[in-house]
Amino acid sequence: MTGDILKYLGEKEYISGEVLAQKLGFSRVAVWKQIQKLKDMGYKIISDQNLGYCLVSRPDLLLPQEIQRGLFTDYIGKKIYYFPELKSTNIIAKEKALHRAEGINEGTLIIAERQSAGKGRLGREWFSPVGGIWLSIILYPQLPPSYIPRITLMTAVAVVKAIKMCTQIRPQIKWPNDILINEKKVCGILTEMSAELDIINWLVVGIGINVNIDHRKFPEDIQENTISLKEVLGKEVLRVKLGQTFLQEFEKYYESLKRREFSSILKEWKLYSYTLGRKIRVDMGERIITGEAVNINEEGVLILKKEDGELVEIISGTIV
Ligand code: BT5
Repeated sequence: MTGDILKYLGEKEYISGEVLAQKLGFSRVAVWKQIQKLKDMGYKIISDQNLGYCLVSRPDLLLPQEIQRGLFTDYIGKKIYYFPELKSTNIIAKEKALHRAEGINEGTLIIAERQSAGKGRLGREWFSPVGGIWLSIILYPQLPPSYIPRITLMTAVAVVKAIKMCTQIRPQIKWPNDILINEKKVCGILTEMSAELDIINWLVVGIGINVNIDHRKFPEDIQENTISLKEVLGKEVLRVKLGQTFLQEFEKYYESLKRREFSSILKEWKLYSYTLGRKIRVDMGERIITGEAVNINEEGVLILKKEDGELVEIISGTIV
């Protein structure tokens, strides 16, 4: 309902309560109540007895109506579930992804202002205080499960592009799912799926970006390796704008991937790579391999050259 009022509320110009009520088919009292609700959400609205209501400013909350206003995508973000707080957007997204038939279509988003139990990979924690972008995208790609590494890489490129477009900062990508600025982590990606042997049933891509956050709010042991966009820029970043830009970039790259065009995405990934050319140690769960990261191949797999010259393909792991 508040979303409906926002469609008609003039920015910097008044609209009378009576006209609003007529347009929306509410009573004037109902209009007044919705206006109070919007004010509580952080919208600045002034009212004048004779002139009516006028919208002065909008909050930088990731509300569906704010994200969708001026979002140029065909399907990503057409449906948004918004929570001021929840455990983890990926958990809710996975629950919803199972119910595709009930209108949970490709591109549905789950967004939270803060997460109380944000998830990293392999059961690790993801700290998600107010001020970040914490969102999950539900997808049903007609692609084999072997595309998962490519989806994580393309998501990283979309995040980097969006950050660059909105802030002029040039982040780097640490294989497979970290975005770094000045060698510190500013964003993480968590890709989860359900698949058969040759087809993905559903896919949830979770993205966490430290936007307007003080990294000293994080536990001490990770403070040294974390950073936020606000800290790099010295000023706050408009999260709605950054979120929209990311979603637009994501849809563009995802469309390429669905057409099975990965080469150009990989080229861009390599431009922003922090990992290639470095000597790294990769924890693969059952063992740790050391070597030089020499390439990412057309399947999105990391190629590591061991000291004895042997080339090893690594689909997933953590650089330690
Ligand atoms: C990741 O895991 O980097 C994936 C993070 C995905 C978070 C998003 S937020 C929206 C969606 N909903 C969720 O519940 N999750 C996704 P991994 O590579 O395992 O890295 C986890 C490690 O990053 C932790 O062990 C910490 O060391 C560090 N870390 C935790 N919170 C961080 C933060 N806010 N910023 C930077 N580093 C952090």
